[in-house]
Amino acid sequence: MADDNDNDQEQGDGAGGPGQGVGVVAKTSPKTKRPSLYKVLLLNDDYTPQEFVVWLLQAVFKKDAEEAVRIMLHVHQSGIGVCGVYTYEIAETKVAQVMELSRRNQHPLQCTMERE
Ligand code: TYC
Repeated sequence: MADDNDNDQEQGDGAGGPGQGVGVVAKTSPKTKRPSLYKVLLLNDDYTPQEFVVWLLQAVFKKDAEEAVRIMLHVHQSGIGVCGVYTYEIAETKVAQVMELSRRNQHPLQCTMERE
């Protein structure tokens, strides 16, 4: 099947046109839809300690220490970076957790989400 809908239906006599093995592929309406995905993005700033960002990436995004350092350094060097990709509500919750943890620790760290 060439598309991702899992809804193609082969029609015809099973042998296609006169014995050619060719069928007509008709689309039915999809029964399931995959949810849209959202990137959670971390923004660089000059004040949030690197160790706090690494800790946060492990605590909120379940990254191991090595991956957390890699993401933090990428954001530090390029200004923005992806922490993970999630469905809408999960992405929204992660952004809220980052903003709340940053606020509680008096860091200016910013986090946002963007549809993939
Ligand atoms: N630039 C910060 C520093 O040098 C570290 C940092 C990294 C801050 C990533 C935010 O999303 C960030 N202390």
